[in-house]
Amino acid sequence: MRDSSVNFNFLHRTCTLVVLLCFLHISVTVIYYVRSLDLRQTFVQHQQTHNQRTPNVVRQGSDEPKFISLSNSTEITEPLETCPDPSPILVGPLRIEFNTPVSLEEVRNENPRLRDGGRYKPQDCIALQKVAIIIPFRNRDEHLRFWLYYLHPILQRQQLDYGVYIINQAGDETFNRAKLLNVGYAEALKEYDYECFVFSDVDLIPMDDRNTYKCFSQPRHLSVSMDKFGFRLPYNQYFGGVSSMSKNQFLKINGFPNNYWGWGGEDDDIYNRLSSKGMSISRPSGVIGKCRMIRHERDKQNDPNPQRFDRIAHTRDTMHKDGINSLSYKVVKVEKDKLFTKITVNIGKAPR
Ligand code: UDH
Ligand code: NGS
Repeated sequence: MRDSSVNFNFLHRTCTLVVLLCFLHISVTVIYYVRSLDLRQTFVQHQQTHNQRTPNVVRQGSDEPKFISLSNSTEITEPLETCPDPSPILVGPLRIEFNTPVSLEEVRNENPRLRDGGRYKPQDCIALQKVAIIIPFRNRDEHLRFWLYYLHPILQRQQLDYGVYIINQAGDETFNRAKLLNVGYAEALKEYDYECFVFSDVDLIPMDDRNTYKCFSQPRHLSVSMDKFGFRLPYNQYFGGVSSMSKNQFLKINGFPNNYWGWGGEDDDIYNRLSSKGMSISRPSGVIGKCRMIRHERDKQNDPNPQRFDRIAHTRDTMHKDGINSLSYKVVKVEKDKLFTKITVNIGKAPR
């Protein structure tokens, strides 16, 4: 009997102890939880008031410095650094094919960081260059979709501050590629302080993202190794397809000729202009400069220009009168898409 009473007392005390410990544990947990709620609320309130006061805290694509808050009253600024060159997020060789059609909607969805007009700049660093990409255009919508599909991700990996300008020739007069490129230069500069201009045919896609669409100390020829030429240059002076020039380089040669109506020769004229001003052509290696052309038939109103041979024989005499200093055109329409700025222009017609 005595034994069972001792056992009962022992059990009773143990149970009381366990209940007390549980109570203590729950109390401590509740106190910690309430305190952490308080802290979180204070933090959110601080962030909100802080953002209202300083609207330019780290924002997507902003040039402004980052603010780091040390305490309620102290802020130090950490300016964005220039992006590394070459970009560390390049992937190298790319698989390019044109069998599966792409839609603009798909390309828009895959490039959520673009701003209206086909503009982009990196968030976390200051781009090395501000680049306007100029595309001479008429009636090549399918090619444009492929170009946008492939190029936007490449240009973003290259960490450029860029904008895409489609210069669409209005009407159905003979096509004039070089004049459209001059228009692109002038129109892009009205919008932003671009320092570099990449001139690209709509049907050429680079096969390696290390072929950076930027400017160099000499004018750059980027489409050096095209599939249609068996991945080599057709001739040493070839400057067609895709090229880039700084504003300075472009102005030194008075821009491009305005009077090459129809196919051929305008790129040779540009080459003559550059070499007459003592500039040389910079190029990527044949491996990095590989690119594919979307196969197509000759366009209507772009037959070979019979005057082209005579014109390229006289570049040095004509280049100071014919170029960006004599450019005239009328903007018919400006369309801003997420993927590009399309400027439709009336550039007149070939003199009879
Ligand atoms: N372009 C247009 N629309 C036109 C003509 C030219 O958008 O009607 C632009 C486009 O960006 C094109 C660039 O101008 O990529 C150069 O024109 P092109 O592609 O006609 O020149 P390329 O030398 O081809 O590449 C010439 C025609 C080859 C026909 C071969 C037939 N087998
Ligand atoms: C040259 C043309 C260039 C042209 C290049 C490649 O003959 O304008 O062929 O043409 N020059 C003259 O006609 C004077 S391509 O094979 O890409 O059609 O860019």
